[in-house]
Amino acid sequence: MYFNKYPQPENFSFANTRTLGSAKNAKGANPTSGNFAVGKRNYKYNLKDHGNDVYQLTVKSSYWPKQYSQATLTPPKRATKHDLASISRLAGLNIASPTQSDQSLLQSEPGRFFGVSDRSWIMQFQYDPKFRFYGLGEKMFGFEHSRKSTKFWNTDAWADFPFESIYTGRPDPYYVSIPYLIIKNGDQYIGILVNNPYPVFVHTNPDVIIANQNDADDVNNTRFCIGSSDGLPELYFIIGPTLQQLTQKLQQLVGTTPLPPLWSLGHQQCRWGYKSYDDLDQLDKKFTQYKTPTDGLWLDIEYMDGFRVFTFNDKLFKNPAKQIKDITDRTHPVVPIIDPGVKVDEDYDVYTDGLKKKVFCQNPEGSPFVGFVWPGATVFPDFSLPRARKWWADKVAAFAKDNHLIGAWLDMNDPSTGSSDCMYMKFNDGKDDHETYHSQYALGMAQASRDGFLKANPTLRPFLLTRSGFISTSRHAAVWTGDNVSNRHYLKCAIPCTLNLSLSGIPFNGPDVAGFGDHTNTPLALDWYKTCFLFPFFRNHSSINTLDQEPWTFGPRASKTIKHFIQSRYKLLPYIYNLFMDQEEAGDPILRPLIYHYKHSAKTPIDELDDQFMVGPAIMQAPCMEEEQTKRDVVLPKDRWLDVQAGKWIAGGKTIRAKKEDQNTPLFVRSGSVLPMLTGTPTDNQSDLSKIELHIFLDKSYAQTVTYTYRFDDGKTFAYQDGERTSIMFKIKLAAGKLSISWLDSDFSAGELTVRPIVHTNAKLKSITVQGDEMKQSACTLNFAGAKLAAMKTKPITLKS
Ligand code: NBV
Repeated sequence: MYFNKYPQPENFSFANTRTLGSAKNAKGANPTSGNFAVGKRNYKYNLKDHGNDVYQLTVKSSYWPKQYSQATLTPPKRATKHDLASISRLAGLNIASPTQSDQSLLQSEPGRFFGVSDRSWIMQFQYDPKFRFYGLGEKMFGFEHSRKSTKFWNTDAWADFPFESIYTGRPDPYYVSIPYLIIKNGDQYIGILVNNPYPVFVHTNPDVIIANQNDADDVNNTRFCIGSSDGLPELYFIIGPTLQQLTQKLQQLVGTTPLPPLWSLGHQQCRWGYKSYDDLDQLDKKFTQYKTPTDGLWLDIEYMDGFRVFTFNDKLFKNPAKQIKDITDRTHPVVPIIDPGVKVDEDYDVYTDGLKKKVFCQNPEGSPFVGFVWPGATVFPDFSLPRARKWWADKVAAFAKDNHLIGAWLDMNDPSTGSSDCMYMKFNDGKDDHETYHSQYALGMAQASRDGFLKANPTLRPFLLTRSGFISTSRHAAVWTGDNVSNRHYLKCAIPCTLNLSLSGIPFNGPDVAGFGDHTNTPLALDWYKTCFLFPFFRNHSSINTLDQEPWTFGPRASKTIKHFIQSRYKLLPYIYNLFMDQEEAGDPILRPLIYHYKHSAKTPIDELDDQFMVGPAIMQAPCMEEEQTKRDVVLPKDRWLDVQAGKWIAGGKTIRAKKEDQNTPLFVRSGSVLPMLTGTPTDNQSDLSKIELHIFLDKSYAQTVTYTYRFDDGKTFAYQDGERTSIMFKIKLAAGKLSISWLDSDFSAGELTVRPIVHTNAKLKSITVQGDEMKQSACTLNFAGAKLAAMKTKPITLKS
């Protein structure tokens, strides 16, 4: 498999346009299915309008008798059909704009609608220089994707690329394969999702002439293309038209992230080297001693007995069930690593049972395929088989139940097979070639693992983290962006990578903070923490043999700042948790590029911006990521913003210069926002979501009524699905210095809410009234993200039914 050479359109034959559908059928409607030929082979296309501007194109032929994709897709069931996608003889596929139906948003290259080269297929589209491209899942090559050629094939980056190309390089393909391309045409967005598990390829500039380079100069940029080396062509064309609508539609199609347990949104502490009860005990004591909140404490591979999955080394854990319960009762869920490989060992019941039940992948000779991973000779469950997924789920369930586990970390599921060539690993009882399931191996593992946790604990929301993934992984697990290096290159890659994953259907993701490989250092660790403290997934993780990088290891001054940023995340946990509720219900991601909420313009150039991001709709961050950087340009979109460090309100619609000091980071809050926060300064992870501060941010010119719905539940079970959730809609209005707060639509099913309004405004506040009663106000300070913000508070109010 060449990672850096791609099928080129010149080597394909294209559909004979005369045999494509006619422009309109007898009833005047666009044809939705038809036939065409390429050479001697016949193809049948079908274009299905699922409603809600989601269109599915499938092309069938004897080449691709079966859909191998295991992605769970749930197209809309809406009746509203817009008939915006059509296939005509001359133009091929055309996607019309929903706002101007005579305008085309996307069109096939005439005569190059669909091409084949043996079993590979390709579709070519007309390119317009105003196009911008995004998405593509987990990619390390920046935010905007013009002039890129890329493939989708899950890799184990450190094993599959020379380390020199990892260190400051952009290895591609990476761990997760999500063949999803977003095209921005003017202010309208369209997405193409290729539901195909084979190596899909995308050229946003097909005319790259230099090999081994996925970012070359234009030669003749008139088209872009998408294809796959094999497998059924099944493509979803989704019309936004806004990026927010597009992302919501995609997320509904691939599956939103089920509401995670609250503990998984806190700070996580991991390290390759944590392996024993003593390590966990020490960590708990240190976090308590330093009054630093943290949630999960993670175990890497050495906790196992000789790397045998589902075992504990009895010297490191004398009584795993009791000891894990002890740490969990001390408020820290223990998250063990689980690798898919099973050690070849006749005395190991997981191996012998798996052999008996024939659940392992086979080699071409019909015996179990053997790879060489941590345990030595290793066999691999065949997650393409329902019986193997059930077998794995049962093992996970027993392991979780016996040991009081409520989450796990799924590694090496690319699948990584060490020095053994994975192409000899076959699926489906040896019937299907490796390519059919390679990039969806981790999806099967995540699904089976989640099933296992649910079996062990049907009422508890499990948390799973996976390294590799495929379309619809969001239904089962969060993703961390693999083995990075403790350097500024990976720090700068973190924002665009998390943003594009967030736009591609994997909103719950984040990098190893402070960096995994190589030693981190104090200024670098500070910048990692300041950049990522509000990322959806927030875990400190480092490789074996690197210097310690727990939050207290950076000397008193820097450690204090890191602790403060961890505390700031906990302070903001009610807001972050509510963003995850929005994700589950509507599909909005947590981290968003600025184009999610604002339009690109000459004064606010944001469509290629890869070092600023929004956290939900209210917060915008612009971290300094260069060494010793103390100032930077910040594009402030058209709105009014509170510059949190300066404590000043400023008008957007321009680029400003922001400063960073040791203890803070450029961070802005949009006028008209409400941020629910925990009370006081969190020093542990005992977050009480039923007692909050309601921070209201209003520039004096803000004239509209602000509405914000705050919700909370028990943070751990599925009871919210049966209505056990408190939900209150606040209405806030500032007029002539008078601020009024009221609420309606309240539901107190998860209990009462105590709320203290805290107002951040540059208006001269004459009064604050709550449900019509004037409240006494007093000055207070909010310590957040290194800033001390002056504000006005009232006394706390308890709301109940
Ligand atoms: O289990 C050890 C590591 C783990 O710490 C890391 O997070 C994974 O991405 N694992 C990879 C295997 C070794 C990689 C060199």
